[in-house]
Order: sequence, then C-alpha cells, then structure tokens
Amino acid sequence: MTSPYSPGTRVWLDDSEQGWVPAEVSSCTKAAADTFTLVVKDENGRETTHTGAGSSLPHLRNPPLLESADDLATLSHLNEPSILHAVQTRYASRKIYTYSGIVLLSVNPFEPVPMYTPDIVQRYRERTKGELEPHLFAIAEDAYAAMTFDGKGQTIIVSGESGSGKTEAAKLVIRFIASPKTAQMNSDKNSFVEGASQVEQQIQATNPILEAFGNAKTTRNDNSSRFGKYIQASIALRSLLWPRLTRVLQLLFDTNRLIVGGRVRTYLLERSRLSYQAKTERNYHIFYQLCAGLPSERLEELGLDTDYSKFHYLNQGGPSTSELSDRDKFLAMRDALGVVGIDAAQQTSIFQLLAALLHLGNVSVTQTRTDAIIEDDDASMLRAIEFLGVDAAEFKRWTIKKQITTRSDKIATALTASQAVGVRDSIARFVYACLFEWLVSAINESLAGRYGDAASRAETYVGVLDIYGFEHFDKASAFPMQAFQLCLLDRLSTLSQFNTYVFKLAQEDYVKEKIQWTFIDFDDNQPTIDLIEGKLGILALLDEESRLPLGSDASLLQKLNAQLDKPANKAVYKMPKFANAAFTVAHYALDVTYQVDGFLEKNRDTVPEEQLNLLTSSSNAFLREVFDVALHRGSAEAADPPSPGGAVSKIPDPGRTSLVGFTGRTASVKKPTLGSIFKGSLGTLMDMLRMTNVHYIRCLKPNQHKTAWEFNSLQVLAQLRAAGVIETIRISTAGYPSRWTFEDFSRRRYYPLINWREGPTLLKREQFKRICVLVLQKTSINKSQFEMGETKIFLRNGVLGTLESARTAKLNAIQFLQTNARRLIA
Ligand code: AD9
Ligand code: MG
Repeated sequence: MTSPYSPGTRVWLDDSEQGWVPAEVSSCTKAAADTFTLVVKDENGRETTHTGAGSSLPHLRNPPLLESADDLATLSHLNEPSILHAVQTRYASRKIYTYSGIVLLSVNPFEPVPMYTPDIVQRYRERTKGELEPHLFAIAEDAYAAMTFDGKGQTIIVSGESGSGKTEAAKLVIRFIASPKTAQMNSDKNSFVEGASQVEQQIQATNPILEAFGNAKTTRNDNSSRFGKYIQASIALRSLLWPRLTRVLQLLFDTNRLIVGGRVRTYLLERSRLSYQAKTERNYHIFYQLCAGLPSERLEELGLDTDYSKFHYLNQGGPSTSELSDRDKFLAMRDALGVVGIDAAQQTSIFQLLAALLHLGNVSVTQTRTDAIIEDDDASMLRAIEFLGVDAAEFKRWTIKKQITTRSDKIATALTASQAVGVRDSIARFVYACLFEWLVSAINESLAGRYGDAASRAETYVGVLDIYGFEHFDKASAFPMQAFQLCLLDRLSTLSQFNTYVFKLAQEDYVKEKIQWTFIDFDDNQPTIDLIEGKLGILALLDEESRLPLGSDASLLQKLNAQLDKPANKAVYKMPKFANAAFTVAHYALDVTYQVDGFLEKNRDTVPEEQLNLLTSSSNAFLREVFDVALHRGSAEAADPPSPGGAVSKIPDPGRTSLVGFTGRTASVKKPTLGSIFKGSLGTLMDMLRMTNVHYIRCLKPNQHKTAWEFNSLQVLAQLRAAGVIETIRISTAGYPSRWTFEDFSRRRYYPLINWREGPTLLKREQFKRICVLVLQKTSINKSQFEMGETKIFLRNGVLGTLESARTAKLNAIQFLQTNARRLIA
C-alpha cells in the first residue's frame, strides 16, 4: 500500500487550544504493512513523529485554492480540521455564510453587516444557489423557486444555539420573501419596507410584536426568543396545472410576488419567566417597553412608573438594556400593533392587563403561624383586581385558600404563604400566556388576508421555523422548553439525514441492487425519540403521574427508572451515579441531565379551578375575549383550521394544541398538561415539515462574549459536531443521490444520446442496461461516478446535470437538422 503522505504533504495536527494547527510532512517511512511513520513539522518549525495507520495518522489538509471554498462539500479532504478551517478563514475575511451541501452555515458577526441592502436583495432574486456568494437570501430564493416550480410548500429550518443568530436570520428571510420585487429594503431593521403591500407589511409587523411579548434578555442573548415560531408567507400561484409555465410567466410578467396572506404558529412560550428571572436576566421586553414608552399620564392611570424596579416581577433580574431602546422599541411595537389591525382601544386594554400583572406580582402575602394572609386593603391587590375585573373578596379567598371536594362536601382549607404566592404567580403566568395566544390569533386574523382576485388562484407557501436555542454548555436542561427544542433537534437530525439522500432505505436499496457499497453508519435517533415520545416513554409516564392526585416527583423518577433503565435503552437513558433526583437522556446534540425536582408542578402548571371561574367571568370584556380566544383555540382549530384555503388547508396544523392548554368550560375534557401539549405540537410540526421541502440554515455562535469577529475554534467545532454538519456532508458526498430504473433512464430519457446505429433498433427489456452503459460512455462519465445495480442505475451528485445538458444539446441539434431538412425538401 502506498502512503498519501509524501514529503511536503500538508496536514493538520491536534492542538488542545485551537483544535488543530497546520503542519507539513518532512518524511514518511513504512513501519509495517499498512503502518507508516511520519515526521511532521508545524508552523513554528517544531518536529513531531507520528506512527499509525489510516485515520490514526494526521488529517490531510486541502490545497490552498480549496481551503476557503464556498461549499464545504467540494473540499477534497473532508475532515473536521478542514471544515473548521474553511469556516474560520471565511469568517476572518468577513464572509459569514458558507454552504455545507444542502445546509447554509451562518456565523454570527455580532455587529451590523452591509449584506442586506436593497441592491443585494435584488441581486439574489431569480438566481440559483451556486451563482453568487453564499447567502441566506440564496436559500430563500431557492425555496421560492422550488415552490413556484412544483407548487409544494417549503420550510426553511433555522437552528443553532442561543444567540447564534436564528431570529435575525429568520427575520431576514421573511423580509426577503415578503418584499416587493422592486423593494427598497430599509437598512433600519425595525422599519417596514417601502412599497410593500399591506399583507407584506403585516407579515413583517409580526416581528416587533412577538419579540416584545416573547423575547427577553438572558445571559446568552439580550434578545432571546422564549417561544418557538413558525411563520409562513402564503403565495398565490397563477396556476397549479402548469407550474413550469407559471414559473416562466412569473419571470416574464410578474413584477410582484403575489403574497396573499400569512400565518404564525407559536410553541411553548416560557411561562416561568413572568414571575421569576435570574439575576442577570429580564422579564419579557414588553414590560420595560411599557414603562419606558407610555406617556406619563397613562403611566399614572395604570399605576406604573418609569422606575420599574418597584415591581417584584421586574426587579429580580438585571437592568434594562437601555431606556432609550426600550422606548424606541415600544413605539415600533405600537405601530406594528396598528398594522395588524389591533386598534387603539384594544391596545389600551392590553396595556391595562399588563399593568394588572405587575400589580398582581406586588400583592403581599404574609402568614400567621400556618395560614396565608392578604390584607383587605392591599393597594396592589386592589389595582390588580380592578384591572382584571374580578371581585376582591373572592379573589383573595381563592388565593389564600384551596377547595377540596370530598364525596359529600366541599371544604376550603388554608394555604401557606408560599403556596398562596404560588397561586398568585400561576394566575399571572396564565393570563400572560393567554394574552400571548390572543395576540397570535389577532395577528393571524389580519394575515389571513383579504384575497380579492387572488382567491381563485392556487396557493402555496414558504415558511420559516425559528426555534429557541439551547446553550451547548448547559448540561442540565429545563423542562419543557429546552426539552422541546432538543427533541425537535433529535427529530430534525433524523429528518435532515433523510433529506441528505442517503438514509437507511437508500442504503438498503444499494444492497438489494447488489452494488459495491460499504454501509455508512449514521446516528439514528429513533431510540431517543422512542424513549421520550414512545407509548411508555418519558412524556407518557410524566403525564400519568401528573394526573394522580398523590403523584410526586420522587415517584415519577422511580417509575421512569423502573420502566426505562433497561439494557435496550443503555445508550440513551441513564440513571445518575449518585443518589441524585435526575435522569440523563442522550439527545442528538448532547447528553442532558434533567432534574426531576418540580417536574410535576411544571407539567401541570395550572391555575386553581375557582380562580379560573372567577377570571373567565370577569367584568373586563377584553379579558373575557382573551380567554375565549386562548382557551378555545385548541378545540376550534382541531375542528376546522382557519387556513387561507388552497394547498395550505391540507397541512396539519402544529398550532392545533393550544399553548394555554386548557379547554375551558367543557368539564369533561381533560386539561392537557405541558407534556402533552409538547408532544402534540412536536408531532404536528413534524408532520408538516415532512409535507414540505425542507431547507436548512444552521447558525453558529463564534464566541460566548458576543464580540464581533472573534472566532473561538473549539466552541465552533463543538457546535459543528453537535449539529451533525460533518456527518451530513460525509453522507451526502458518499451516496448516489439519483437512481433510475434501466428502462426509465434509457428508453424514457437518454435514448437520444446514443447514435441510432449503435443502439439496438428494437428496445427490448434486456437491452435497457446496455443502452445505459452506452449513454454513459458517450457522455464520458467517469466510472467512479455511477454504479450499475440489478435493475437500476445509481449516479453520483452532479452527473445528472451533465447528462441533461448533453441531452438538450443533442435535441437542439436534431431539431435544427429537421427544420433545415424540411426547408430543403420544400
Ligand atoms: V435565541 O435562541 O432566541 O436565544 P438566536 O435567535 O439564535 O438566539 P438572535 O438572532 O437573537 O439569536 O441573535 C443574537 C444577536 O446576534 C442579535 O441580537 C444581533 O445583535 C446579533 N446578530 C445575529 N445575526 C446577525 C446578523 N446577521 N448581522 C448582525 C447579528 N448581527
Ligand atoms: Mg431567537
């Protein structure tokens, strides 16, 4: 065996600080059969000796020309150091985007970059992906083109850890799609595109609203999304019967992209933040915006103050980012509310409700020796109940007492102060979650659009999925938000490999067709998915325990261990070594330890029945409407998803299970727990993703301090690994993305490529394979680029393009001949 390591060969050496450093081979000697001894000199002239075989020797480095390739899939040496190096070199020259096969990698610049100006938008319109520098606009355009081509819905999945740039990317994609062809995309991120149609403006207005109510400052990100979001722009096609023709027509005649509506779906808003924030974090932006932005007389009416530190729900965390930006954001947010049709009166009601929650958090609960007490004249309580429109005595009663129903009687027993605070906070969280639902619903009503003449057109959509990021270094995860995100990633990684052409079935096809093939192992996440979502999986057990009156975290853990700690789950489920109230799940990205402490409480997260009755019969008409929308959204949508018709109505609705998760007055309906909402949302979301073409944007966070243009190799490497980037490229370059039966390939498609004298005159079944070979010879396709199976021909990436060009050229030539021949005869 010859060595690929001749003197002068460029290689990578392991380095504990940078991951790898470049080096050059000085000499290579054969030690044994396949074993070589290399002497290698690094950049600083330091020599080291390495003996080994195959992959235990240093990784090969790519030729300089390829080192910062646009597309990692084109690297001739596809190894971790080369991939990392390419991304790093590009980032150093201010190129934040890199293709990685079908995935776009995006490294956060942490400062504004001039890459999204109107002329750049126009430049990426109607260009195919490889034509220009990698960009998220190219992915958006690719999705748009795919949609107009076959009418199928498209989803762009944006993923990455917290603060990596998902939300910014999602916003830019939506802005690209929802702006007119001649858009003047404003460089100010928060203003609308000039010349955008009403519905385009409405789609863009969803951002400042949802960010105000659903984003907050965290340690990782000053504007961290605390909910998952799928936003779609519905686009009218002229005709679905002739999709190709439509594309041509649109290129020729259409000056406007026919955005006819849109829709937002949200997932699992983090509710605990409403009543508790860590020292360095904040509550939802909206509260600070309100205090900074409302005129002083309105503040006074609502009992608010620019000094928000008076409020318990706002003073546990860190300071406001800056009052100025909160005020500006408030104004932008209020304009946006107007754009989606939430009028001044409704805005006033929303602000009043938010004020009510702040006062609620200040209700002081004390305790006698055993029982909780709230003073009758507690000023905060009086304000809160006034705004909430509920009776003071009743409200107080059911905050400090709980009702127990026995067989014959109802008895009210006293709560402790901390239990009463728990009730108080649960009300605040519940009302806020309902308000968020109401907002989403109001937004969707306005986005459902007034179709006008577009109603008669077939319709499809491009959607963007922006999920909350987890932190790679957080090994202990919070339930349910981060668990949801991780489970989604588990599912997506399976889906992405599914989409990377070579998945299990494909490999089985190779075997069936008896082609030369070494099986490629890839992490199959099914065991983890089953562990969590299976019939007797974690979520099912959690739900069962939550429904037991005497259920507890400890007995939940016992059940989990009894059920799941078995040899079959060895790789995915672990009990902690020490007597810790926790369990560990091996997710795709990383192993996460879940502390069971408070699991049940979080899963139930319910407001006492008596408080619910009180709130839902409030004298505040707006609040009643909020509950009505939020509490009935689940059942209403299950019956008839209010989608804007056409192709969209066939899509299962992942928002069907209401976030609030309570079906209101129908007593017979079980209150869904967070776990079951979680499972439902995940399932329907996956169903929808499967029905669409999926495109991927993977965001990377280059450092933990949010410093512009600082690249920490080890941190990026960890993210590339967790995201399966390397794995995905490896699989996609190893496989055969196109496969045809001999008959389809020869008779149906490429017969014109062979000379009629060479080809058999009669196309018999046994001759199809021979024609395939002739076609490939004729077009000089290298032997390494295809494989012949028993009934099918398998082609490597790119071969089909060559064949198609050859075919078009041949057909044109034939047509030319025919035309001239006719002319001659005539
Ligand atoms: V989280 O999971 O919601 O906590 P994201 O969404 O991944 O997170 P986000 O998009 O909010 O991160 O980006 C974090 C910050 O990075 C932004 O507030 C910007 O300051 C910065 N950022 C992200 N993308 C870009 C960009 N394309 N250009 C300039 C950017 N700055
Ligand atoms: Mg975000």
